Amino acid sequence: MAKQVIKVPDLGGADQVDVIEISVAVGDIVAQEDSLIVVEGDKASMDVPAPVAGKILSITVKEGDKVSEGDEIGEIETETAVEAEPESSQAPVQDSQSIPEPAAEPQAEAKVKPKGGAESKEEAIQVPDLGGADAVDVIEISVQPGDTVAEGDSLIVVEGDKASMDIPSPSAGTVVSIAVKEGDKVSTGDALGVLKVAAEGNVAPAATAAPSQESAPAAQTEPQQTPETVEPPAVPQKDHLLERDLTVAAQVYAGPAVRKLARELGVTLNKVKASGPRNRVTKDDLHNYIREQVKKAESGAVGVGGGIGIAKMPDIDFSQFGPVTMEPMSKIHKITAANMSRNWLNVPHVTQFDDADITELEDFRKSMKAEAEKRGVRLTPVPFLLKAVAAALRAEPSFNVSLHNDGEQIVHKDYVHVGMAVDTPKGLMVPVIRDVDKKGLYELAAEAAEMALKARDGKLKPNEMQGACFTISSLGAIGGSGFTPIVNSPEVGILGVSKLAVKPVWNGKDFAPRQMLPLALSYDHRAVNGGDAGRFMTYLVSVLADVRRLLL
Ligand code: CAO
Repeated sequence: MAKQVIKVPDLGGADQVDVIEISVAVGDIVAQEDSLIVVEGDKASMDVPAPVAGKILSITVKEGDKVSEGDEIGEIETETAVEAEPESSQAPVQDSQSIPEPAAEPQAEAKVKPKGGAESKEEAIQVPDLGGADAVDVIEISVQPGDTVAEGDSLIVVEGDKASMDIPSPSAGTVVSIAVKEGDKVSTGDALGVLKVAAEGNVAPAATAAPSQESAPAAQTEPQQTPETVEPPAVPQKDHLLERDLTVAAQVYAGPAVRKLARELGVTLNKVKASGPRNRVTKDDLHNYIREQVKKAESGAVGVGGGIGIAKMPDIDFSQFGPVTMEPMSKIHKITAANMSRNWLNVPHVTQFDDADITELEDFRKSMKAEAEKRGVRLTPVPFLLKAVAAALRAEPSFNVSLHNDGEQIVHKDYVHVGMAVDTPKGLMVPVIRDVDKKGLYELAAEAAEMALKARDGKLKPNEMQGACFTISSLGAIGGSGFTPIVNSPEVGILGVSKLAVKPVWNGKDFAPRQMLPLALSYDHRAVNGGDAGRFMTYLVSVLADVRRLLL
């Protein structure tokens, strides 16, 4: 066993690049050259690979940090004593056929071809050094003749087996011609077109002048290769940008310019429909996505959250009013708060109220309590509510739906899973009881108790909190005569149950004392209408009033 410090490799002069992804966790076993972190400069990103195979002992940077060459990013423990790798082998792996950027220095083959008078001259646009990669695909032509471009603007995007690279404009000027089209294959030195640039001033002398290099990571002279890696660049310059087209988080293909634009616009790339070769997201795709979102937001289409222009709450120093203490919110509390805001703002709520006469249900429940206890279960009103809700969802299938997130379809469900809100010391949890319509009261009582216990012990698994059609939130044991629950979207509705109260009810001849259970049904008025909700509630109340109806 030997420990080895992991350092940021040579970034080719780039300094203070951003850590945009931590790809491993402490304890992970990695192979040599596995990506450990991803760093990104202005126009390029690259993997920092494991210098050796081993176990990650520590990662000392986090996303958002800035790092430079030589900075320590963590420690790795190797199986056997490993000699420190030579500097060059710690070079960033050319992830997935990375293609180096053109060199900053004028290259021999980069030709300036002055043409015309003193006012302007024409420059050849050439494929820069591809680091040994040959015959890469032209996958995007970003400009057309007549376009005015700034130095460094992307003119063409080329792609090797798994990586892509923008070919930047060597100078500011006007595109005279583009000699290739999408689908063509090009190699280092091939002519791509002609650019007209001003003869005076700071015109870059080479057609392959590099784009802004200050923050772009660069390859070592002899970068390592993964099996998918193309030959390393044979050129001696250090200023090779490594382009990496796999975007962070998801396996999304997109060029650096597209990724940068996506970040600037705050777009998550894996939400964008890709139209490029090999499912590659192009700039046009990004623009189309933004256009679509704006259109939806402007038309008020459903399914689109956020952007409703609500003013931020003011920051208030409560200590000016009296003594206070600050308590960090639990993770569950924070998630609940975010979900509540999201649901409250996205779902147009309507809440319908009714009282269910559960006098007979209560008589029956109490008569069954002893038997239930013998079977090891507590027969509270909750299993009856679960059973009655399931029956109502089956009886009124128009209510057992969800609005699809595209805002254009209704999802009809042929299953009946019901969530049950549980008050826990760490916050509100909603375990889901599946196939409630197929289960008996004792089974439901046992499962509800088990789920509530698991929720309170923090032992619920994610899949035990998913897939509900509807939720029951019972505050009956606590108190209150009514409340308006918030729909747990994408579920269609939620039943708020308050404390049973004995009330005088007119039976046609006189007022009789009846045990009335206050119910509040909140529903998503985008998915269902008042009629659906009214029928659902009426059926529910009738079943609770006479549980024999559950047998029908
Ligand atoms: N009216 C009067 N009494 C009620 C009642 C009601 N609506 N509902 C339950 N009770 C009684 C029960 O019958 C039980 O008494 P008995 O043992 O004498 O029968 C007693 O109250 C305690 O019940 P319980 O809370 O232990 O069990 P439950 O099955 O009624 O509820 C659960 C289980 C998990 C729903 C509940 O414990 C809970 O966590 N409720 C809170 C849910 C919540 O926080 N909702 C708000 C969400 S929005 O913030």
